[in-house]
Parts: sequence; structure tokens; C-alpha cells
Amino acid sequence: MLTGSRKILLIGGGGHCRSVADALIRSDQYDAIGIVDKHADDSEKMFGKIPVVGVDDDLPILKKDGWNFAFVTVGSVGNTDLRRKLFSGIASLGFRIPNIADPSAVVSENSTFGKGIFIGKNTIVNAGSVIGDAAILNTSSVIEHDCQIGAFVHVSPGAVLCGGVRVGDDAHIGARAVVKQYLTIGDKSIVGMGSVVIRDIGSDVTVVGCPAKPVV
Ligand code: JB3
Repeated sequence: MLTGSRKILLIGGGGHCRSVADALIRSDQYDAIGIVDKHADDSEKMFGKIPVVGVDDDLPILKKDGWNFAFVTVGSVGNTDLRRKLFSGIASLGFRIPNIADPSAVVSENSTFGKGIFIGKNTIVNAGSVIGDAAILNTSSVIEHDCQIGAFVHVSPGAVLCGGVRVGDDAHIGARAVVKQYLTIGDKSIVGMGSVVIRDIGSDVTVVGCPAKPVV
């Protein structure tokens, strides 16, 4: 093992991984990047730069080989069970789980962050926000001041959370949705693409439209 080296494994080598890998390559903070997928696939070399180095069962040996960081790159659109399982797997194996932000993101130093969080290109996190573990704040989303984003939330591209919005664990905010100031979106709820939320949303509810209403 190379003492002091920073080698990171990306867990899941699909579309979301491509976004995370691109941010990693642009930020240039790791000595090596490898992918761990469900299936071994020697042909997959993301952008011709990142090899698949193993499958989930190989994680203990990869850790012994000096891969000291890991990050879940399986995404989620609605169901976070697999992300949760993979996250607790790498945590229990003792991997360091960083946050990864594209260099173009604007992130307030006066917000607080868990671990395993992805912040995509041109995303803004404004002051006083609290972001939970493994949240995905995707491309060009806006997390305004004093928002509270739960664990495993996905804020999709272009979504806007106006100030003071609370989003419960495992919730999904669809692309270009807008949530008015100081509202609460409950755990596991889904806000459809382009919706405009003007009232609190309970837990485990799907809402769509403008104004957003529950799907029956
Ligand atoms: O909404 C946006 C902008 N992005 C979505 C993202 C957040 O979530 C994207 O459009 C997709 O809907 C989704 O991306 P994801 O999760 O990368 O999906 P997909 O492109 O289907 O790739 C999933 C990858 O995870 C595949 O390479 C699978 O083989 C791999 N995979 C599935 N199960 C797994 C496992 N990998 C590991 N290591 N372990 C598993 O159990």
C-alpha cells in the first residue's frame, strides 16, 4: 500500500457514476479512481480513463490493497434502498467516504455537510443549509439559504429549493421542480418534474403539477 495515497472506488458504474467521475477528474484530488460494479466488466473503461477494478465481494481485498476511499455512485430516482445498502456496506468496511463537488459548484462555507454527498456542475448551496449523508444535489440545482436536506435525498437537475425548505430522508425532487420558502417535503416523498410546490407535502406521497397535487 502506498502510504498517503488517495485512491477512490466508485460503487456502481452507470450514468450517475459518469457525472461523479467527471467531477472527480476535473477536481484532480485523487491519485487513482476505480469502479466497483455488480458484474465484472473488463471492457468498461469510463471515458477511457477509469477501469472496473472489481465487484462488491472484492471490496475487503481492495481496501487491503490501498483503496482507502469509497463513494456510492449508484443513483436513485425514487427508491433509495440500493444506495442505502451500498453506503452501509462501504461504511462498515471502514472506507473513508468523502463528499464530491464539481469545481463549478458554489458551496457556502456556512453550510454543513454529512458524508457521501455529490454536488453537481453549477449547483448552488447557499448559507445556513444542512445536507444529509449521501444526498445527490444534481446539476444546476439551487439549495437556497437555511434548507435542511435529509439523508439519501436526490435533488434533480435544475430543481430550486427556495430558502428554509426541509426535505425528509429519501425524498426525490424532480428536475426543474420549485419548492416555495419554508415548506416541508416528507420522508420518501416524490415531487414530479417541473412541479411547483406551494404547500407542505407529507411523507411517502407523490405530487405533480402546478400547483403540485398528490397523484391518486
Ligand atoms: O437523474 C439523473 C440526472 N441521473 C440519474 C441518476 C441519479 O440515477 C440517472 O439518469 C439514473 O436514473 C440513475 O443513474 P444510475 O444509478 O447510475 O443508473 P444506471 O445508469 O442504470 O447504472 C446503474 C449501475 O449500477 C450499473 O452499472 C449497474 O451494474 C450498477 N449496479 C447495480 N446494482 C451495481 C449494483 N453496482 C454495484 N457495485 N453493486 C450493486 O449491487
